[in-house]
Amino acid sequence: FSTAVALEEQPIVPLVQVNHTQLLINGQFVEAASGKTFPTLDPRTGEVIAHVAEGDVEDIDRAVAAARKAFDEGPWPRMSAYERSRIMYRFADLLEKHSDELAALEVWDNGKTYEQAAKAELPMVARLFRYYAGWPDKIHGLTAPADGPHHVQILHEPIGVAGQIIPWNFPLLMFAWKVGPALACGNTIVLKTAEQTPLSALYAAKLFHEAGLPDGVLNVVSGFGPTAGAALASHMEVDKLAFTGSTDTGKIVLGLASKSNLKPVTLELGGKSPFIICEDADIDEAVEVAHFALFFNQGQCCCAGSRTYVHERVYDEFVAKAKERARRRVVGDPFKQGVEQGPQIDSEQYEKILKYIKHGIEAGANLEIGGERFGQKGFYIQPTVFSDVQDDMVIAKEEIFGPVQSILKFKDYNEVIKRANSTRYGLAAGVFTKNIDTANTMMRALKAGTVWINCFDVFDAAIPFGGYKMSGQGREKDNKSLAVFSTYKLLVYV
Ligand code: TXE
Repeated sequence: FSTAVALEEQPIVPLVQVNHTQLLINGQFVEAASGKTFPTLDPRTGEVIAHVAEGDVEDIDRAVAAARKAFDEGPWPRMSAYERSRIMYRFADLLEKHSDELAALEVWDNGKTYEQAAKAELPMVARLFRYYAGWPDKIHGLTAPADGPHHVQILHEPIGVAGQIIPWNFPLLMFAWKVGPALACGNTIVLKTAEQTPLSALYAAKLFHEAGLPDGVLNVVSGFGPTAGAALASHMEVDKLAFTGSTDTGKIVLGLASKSNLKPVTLELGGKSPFIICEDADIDEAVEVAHFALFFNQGQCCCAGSRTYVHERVYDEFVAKAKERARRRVVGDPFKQGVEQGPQIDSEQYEKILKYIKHGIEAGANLEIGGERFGQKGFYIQPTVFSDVQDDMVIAKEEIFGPVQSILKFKDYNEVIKRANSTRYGLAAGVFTKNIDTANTMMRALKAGTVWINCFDVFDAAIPFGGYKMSGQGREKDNKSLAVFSTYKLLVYV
């Protein structure tokens, strides 16, 4: 694999110490009730970074009790909106002050590149908290017209204790998407991090307390899904659940929520997003954006453009250039400057991706480049491109969640719309065209929560995000998130 950076014998030592490995409950770092810990690993080597307290049912109970008390007795929900806002702004300032350490922790625990964590993600995390810090004193109620002499007022109230379960692909961003709006509305929180990436949320939550967040308002429990996660989803004292993860686990948590106290659930799940390149597209630009759409974050994105449909007239040129771009992709130690791709998160995902690559080869897709592990240790995979992929192949149907681009050929626009929509998912879609009519037709016809035209992965605090079909329920970010963390009381009087 010619041009990628060779891995160093010794991985670069991150400039950060792991200070927080216990559960954060009621403003205190505490051991798990069982005393158990679990290792969190460096994806570059598979070696242990730290042992982290392993939360379970009893710890979730403790954390929920703290959140309940902080909600019922205050001060958070009853604090002035201005004061809540100020604490959130102070936290955003602290995030920026400590962004080097936070970015380093994120890279160490997750394997994403330092450049991405420090230059794109941390600024976005601070931006999200500032965005939500601006909301508390702008959450107005409504009045409703009613017949007769009645006055009807619709009062927005926080929903109560919010349970939040986040994944490992964007630990701090997911922390921000969930914690920001829930706190802006005046809720209290129990957050369960992913078992692969427990470190950055503990650090950030500690900073939140330094910013003045009262004890019990934000509790962070590290631990596994079927134990701590399930206990949170089925807890009778949790009033709302927000989940990001796989569609299969989404179904489980929805079931647990409905079997317990019918708490409302928002779900941000998997995807198999089409990226359609029309014959009139600027091919060089389309190649670059399609490459980014798939390979960003090691391919570990719920909205990854993982089905690249290319018009037959430009297909050969596109495939040749996509292959060349993948050949130039710089794989290596994610702490090293200039590296574009680090390791996958863990051995499970790594094995899963290699299995999908094998499936693709066996099904007759054309392996243009890559297809194997990269280096001798850690969970690195070569940037991989398949051409001649068919819709019924497993690699075109299931979420690979890795650096594997699948290119499919199409002839006509009605046909490609139909094919793009024939999936159980509906998270995102991309279209590259210079024709405004084609763009209009496609963006209306594609069944996806977000359609990007001549771009991909454009996110902002005020742009809502979420999926159609089995990619989820509800929307996050923007004021849509405020709606899901609020409830409404109707006051009718005469
Ligand atoms: O996801 P899980 P995994 C997809 C991606 C990936 C696959 C599996 O395709 O290859 O999912 O990854 C918690 N009750 N996505 O296994 O299991 C778990 O501890 C309650 C897409 O990591 O969904 C973690 O905190 N919680 C995705 C969170 O759910 C449970 C991001 C996500 O883990 C639980 C990640 C249970 N029974 C993976 N079981 C996206 N939408 O971005 C697990 N969890």
